[in-house]
Amino acid sequence: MRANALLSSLLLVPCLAAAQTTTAGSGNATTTTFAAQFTVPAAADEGALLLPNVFDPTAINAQIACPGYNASSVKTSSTGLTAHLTLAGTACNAYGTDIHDLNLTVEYQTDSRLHINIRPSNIASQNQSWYLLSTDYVPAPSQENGQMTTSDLTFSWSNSVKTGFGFNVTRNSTGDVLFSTTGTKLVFESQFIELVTQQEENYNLYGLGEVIHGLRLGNNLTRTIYAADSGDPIDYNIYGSHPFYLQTKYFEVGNGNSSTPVTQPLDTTNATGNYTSSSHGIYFRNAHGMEILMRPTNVTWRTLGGSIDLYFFSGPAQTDVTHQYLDVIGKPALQNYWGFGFHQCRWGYENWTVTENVVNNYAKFEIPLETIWNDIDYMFQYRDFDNDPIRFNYSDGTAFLNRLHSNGQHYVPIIDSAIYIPNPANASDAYSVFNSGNQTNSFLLNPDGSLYIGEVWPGYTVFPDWLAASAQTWWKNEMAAWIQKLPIDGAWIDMSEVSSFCVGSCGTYNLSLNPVHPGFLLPGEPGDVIYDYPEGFNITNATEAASASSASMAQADATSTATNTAAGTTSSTSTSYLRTTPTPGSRNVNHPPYVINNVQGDLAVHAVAPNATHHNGIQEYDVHNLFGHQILQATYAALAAAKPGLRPFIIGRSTFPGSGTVAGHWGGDNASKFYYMYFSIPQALSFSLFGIPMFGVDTCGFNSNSDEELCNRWMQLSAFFPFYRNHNVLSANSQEAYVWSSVIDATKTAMNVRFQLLPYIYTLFYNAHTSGDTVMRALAWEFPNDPSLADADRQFFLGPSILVTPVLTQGATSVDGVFPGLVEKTDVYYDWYNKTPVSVPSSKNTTIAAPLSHIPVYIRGGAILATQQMAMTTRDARNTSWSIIVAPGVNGTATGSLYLDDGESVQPNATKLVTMSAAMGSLNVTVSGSYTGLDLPLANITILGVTQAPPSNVVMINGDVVANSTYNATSKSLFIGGLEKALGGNVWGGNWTLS
Ligand code: MIG
Repeated sequence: MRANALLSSLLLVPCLAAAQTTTAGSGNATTTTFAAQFTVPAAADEGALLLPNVFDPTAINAQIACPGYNASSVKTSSTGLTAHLTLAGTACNAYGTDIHDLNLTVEYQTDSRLHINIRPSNIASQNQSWYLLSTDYVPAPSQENGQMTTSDLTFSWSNSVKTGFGFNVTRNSTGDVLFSTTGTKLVFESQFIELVTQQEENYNLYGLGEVIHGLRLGNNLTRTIYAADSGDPIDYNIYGSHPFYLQTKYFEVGNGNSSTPVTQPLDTTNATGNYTSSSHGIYFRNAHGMEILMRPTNVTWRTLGGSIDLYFFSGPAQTDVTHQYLDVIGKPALQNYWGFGFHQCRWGYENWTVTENVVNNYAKFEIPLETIWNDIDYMFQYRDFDNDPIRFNYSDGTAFLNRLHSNGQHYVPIIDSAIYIPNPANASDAYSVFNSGNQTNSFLLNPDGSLYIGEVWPGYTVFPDWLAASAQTWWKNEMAAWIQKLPIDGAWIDMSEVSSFCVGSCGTYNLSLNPVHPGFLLPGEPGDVIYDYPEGFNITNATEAASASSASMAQADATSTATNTAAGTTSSTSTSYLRTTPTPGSRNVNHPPYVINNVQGDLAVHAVAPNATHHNGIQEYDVHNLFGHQILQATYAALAAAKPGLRPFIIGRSTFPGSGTVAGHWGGDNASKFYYMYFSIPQALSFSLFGIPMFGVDTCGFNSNSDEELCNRWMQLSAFFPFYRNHNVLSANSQEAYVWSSVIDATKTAMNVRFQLLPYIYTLFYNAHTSGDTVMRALAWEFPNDPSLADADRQFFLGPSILVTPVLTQGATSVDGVFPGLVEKTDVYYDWYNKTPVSVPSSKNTTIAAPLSHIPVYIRGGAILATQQMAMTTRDARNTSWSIIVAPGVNGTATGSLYLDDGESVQPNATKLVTMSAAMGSLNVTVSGSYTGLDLPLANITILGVTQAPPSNVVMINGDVVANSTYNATSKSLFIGGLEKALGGNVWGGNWTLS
């Protein structure tokens, strides 16, 4: 409720917080203490009390209040049209000042991409601070070879008497209207733009992230897009901003009216399989706070500024839409091969010894570990590029990292987005990283030109101004200098929304209190103990659950007393929401008249405030959603400079369209719950659509304690996600894979599959990088003619050929799933473990046995997989011999491909592409390219789905007898072993044919 948090923080008496104390349990235990700390009052992070527009029954309905626009001066060319839009009546000034004159530009950029832009005609005279998203920050492709006459999309418009200008986008080939604002009004104001589009009943939309929600978004959801540091609440805005959706429409074949989609959900008993689908995509290129209201008959887009900048992608398949979208925002970076190894992380590895012990434990239990991570524990008082001199000193660290590297292992530390600003009254508090950034004007400012000073872990902090070129250079230099001291292998970027723990420039005038403690307890600080466990913990761990629950009741008693007291002091104040009204000629950036349903409420809560100002004058309000993207770009440039020629490995929290070109993403602060394990699948599939395939979540769960059953299931599930990392919050119970014996076995079982599939996964990434293909895929995308799969998100495909059907519920020993195309007899599947063809079930949904430690994995027929073997690291796995699995489809044929390179160079000096095809008892391998690093022996070939023993067991390669085959009548597979000496011991040395 208070606009000025600073005031109250000044009034409060500094109190003694728990000094930052660390006691390490091991050999080089040290204790760090420093002066008594000022704790920032919790109230410093409270903003105005706001009622989100979507919950406000008294809110102005702009569709009723506003006049709309009329189009005139329409000029049509072969590649598009331009027009003038004029306000069709009296300004409504609903949530900003109406812009009287607008320019409409329509471009048929390619035959599958249509661009529509609506912006103020004369920006200078409309509003001084009008901001159009610059192509310096976010690419905006222009006209290519598209033509109105050949495009698959048609733009049409009309001026109606009642609602004025409206437009339709139609798919030419079918006449299907994909987007229609006809019959609704365009609203275009200084701080509010609204576009209402009609939708058919039960439409299928996907994307519009970042959100924790099922894959299919449904028709009763408000998607707020505003980057927020918020630990994975369901249906709210969280870290990333992805104003893109995929829409899929299903049509019944031969029903006479193929442009009328069938509605969802289908009555699956009548799903005969005679359907077809078409998909299209829409990207709203805008970095402002935004809302997309999905309602039964329409979808409304609202944004707090900028322009209407819409890209339509005609598909017509999901793969086409994704290719077309990634042509605009950029295709994913090719990841390091080692990035696909297993990563262990946690908040709370408190010194090098503790960290190295984790590495040693993985070795002791013979569980592969590729990379060990450190959280903010390693920093000296939470300062970037500054290790704690005792607990994480550089010389011990360098020695440790050298040991890791010689084992083929890697090290990735966290890097936070905020920069500590030292206490000017204390010379020993100096921090050179701040000084160099300050001297180069690299930090965000207040409107008056002073430094914007917020607060994060280290205390009061400043924030890089990524719009300033100097900030990029400063970041690059600081990172390079730090890497000189510690040879890290990648970067984990956190807090990049960008998070700040107080409202506004709360550190201004308060720097003499630095370093201050946040206004809340860190997990595990005295008074904060984690008693929460996964669902069903009381069943699987009755004794432990009983003691945890009595402890947590004691804690609840203590807190409820405190809460009651607090409530007593506030109960006399009645709720009064802050409502602002538009002021002509100026914007209220901190409290816009239109209130989005931000998870944090006030836009300035737990984030740098919208009025923070960049050196080029741009306000944070206009570019807030870009911070997380730009720190990833800056980090990419920094790592590329510090480690020339090597692919930067970066995992970031806040993302924007295009972030996949430089980084991967983890799902943020989930919790150790089965339902969060489920949500990891739709979140991953959404990031497939967003062009960020390097995705994974905190395996075994971040917040709260995990347990054996959940961790068992989750270590197995994440083994099939591209980014595979176990991560845990400070002070929760340990959850490394070796903590529980069944988890050790389950992890090894799943890792064994993952390691065999690494060459396949790597090839998928090559295809993502070169063509924009997805890696994790929804069932609906692989089977676009099956409407019953429209919302399937409890199973997924890894590439086209691996189907994963995990257990996602507590206590289950089986899982229900579908084998798409199996009943319909268009597809066949083979069990990964016993290589046996899956028998055709009587109904589509089947129940699959899945006892603890077993994750059902299937090979979809039609594939040839080249595999290697599990080792303790990917480096060692790359030295194992090859195997080939041939999994024929219904027609008896199979194909596969393999991309090989050194796994780490941005521009490898040699690569190799292998294509494989099998039919009628022969296997053809074609090799091109000169990379030789994986030229190793072929160990064996397994051919699946062989219904009867072949007449002869003699196996020939290029006409020479090389081995005998063994037929397994139970699994219906043919095994050809002992091939190590064949092909001169080099399977990829040249073309060959096996018969
Ligand atoms: O506010 O660095 O999402 O992975 O462990 C918490 C501590 C800050 C949030 C990240 C989480 C990380 C934690 N960070």
